[in-house]
Amino acid sequence: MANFFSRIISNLFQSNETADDEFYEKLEDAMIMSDVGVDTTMKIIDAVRHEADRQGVNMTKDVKKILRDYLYELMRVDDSYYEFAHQKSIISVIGVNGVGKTTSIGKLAYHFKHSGKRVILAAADTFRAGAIEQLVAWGERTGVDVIHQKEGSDPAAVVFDALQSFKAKNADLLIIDTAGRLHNKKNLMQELGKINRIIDREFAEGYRETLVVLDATTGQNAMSQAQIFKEACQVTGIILTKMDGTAKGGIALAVQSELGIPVKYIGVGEKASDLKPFDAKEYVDAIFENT
Ligand SMILES: Nc1nc2c(ncn2[C@@H]2O[C@H](COP(=O)(O)OP(=O)(O)OP(=O)(O)O)[C@@H](O)[C@H]2O)c(=O)[nH]1
Ligand SMILES: [Mg+2]
Repeated sequence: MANFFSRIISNLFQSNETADDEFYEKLEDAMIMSDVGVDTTMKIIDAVRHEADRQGVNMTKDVKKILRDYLYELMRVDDSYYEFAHQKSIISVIGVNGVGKTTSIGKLAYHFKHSGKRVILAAADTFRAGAIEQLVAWGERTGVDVIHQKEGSDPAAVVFDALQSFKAKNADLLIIDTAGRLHNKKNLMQELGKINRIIDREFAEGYRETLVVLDATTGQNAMSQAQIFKEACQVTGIILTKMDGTAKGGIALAVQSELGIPVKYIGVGEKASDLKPFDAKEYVDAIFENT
């Protein structure tokens, strides 16, 4: 998963030497090249150097342990992150074009259906040609109902219909697919605001989850998208897709550290089963696997 990152990390920690300025510079470069981002990299390096000083150690072997512990702590998964899976929840899935929203929804439907939940999908991306059919196909593949209207209809009206069905069928999870075209913040807030008002009105007692989908191969672009969505609505988690491809993986550290939004799932392929809950320990261990 964190291939690129782990490769340079393993070079750096190859032998046990004195951790001098040059070593820290190399560590800094390695993290920035791995999409950790400048701010997060600086924060991590400062914290690690400070802790090494405090412990009175300065060998790279010691630094490795301090760094690893710091990353475990930074990425620690809270049990409450998956509370929505145990409640009657309305899950909105948002993100820009092509990041993998619809595919991730299909995977979530598959996952929750298999764990015995009653799932309904709402095709509220009524804008892109073919978007409704794509979600309907996922519904058929996973045996989950998809509530949809025709292309061009009001997304909020689709959500309204889906909520009626959700209540009538006493379902557990409603997952809403949304359009990725919303490139300006005002537009985005309006559209999501309208959907949220419908949910408030029709099913205020529902547990709310808002997942932003980010394509891990887009590095710092993904960071700025997350930032915009965070300003526009109450984001509760991230789905990081395409972690099977050329993604450098460091973006997970950046979103967690800079935006305080937990990565809850990672996408590792295009199949229904290619979605995994984010495992912080596995993620950090993968970075250090060859050291
Ligand atoms: N390799 C890989 N491909 C993925 C993953 N997730 C999604 N994809 C692919 O990315 C492409 C876009 O996925 P969609 O689910 O259509 O993305 P979207 O965000 O719904 O796109 P729009 O509806 O156009 O905004 C598809 O070809 C998916 O198969 C993943 O985790 N790994
Ligand atoms: Mg889509």
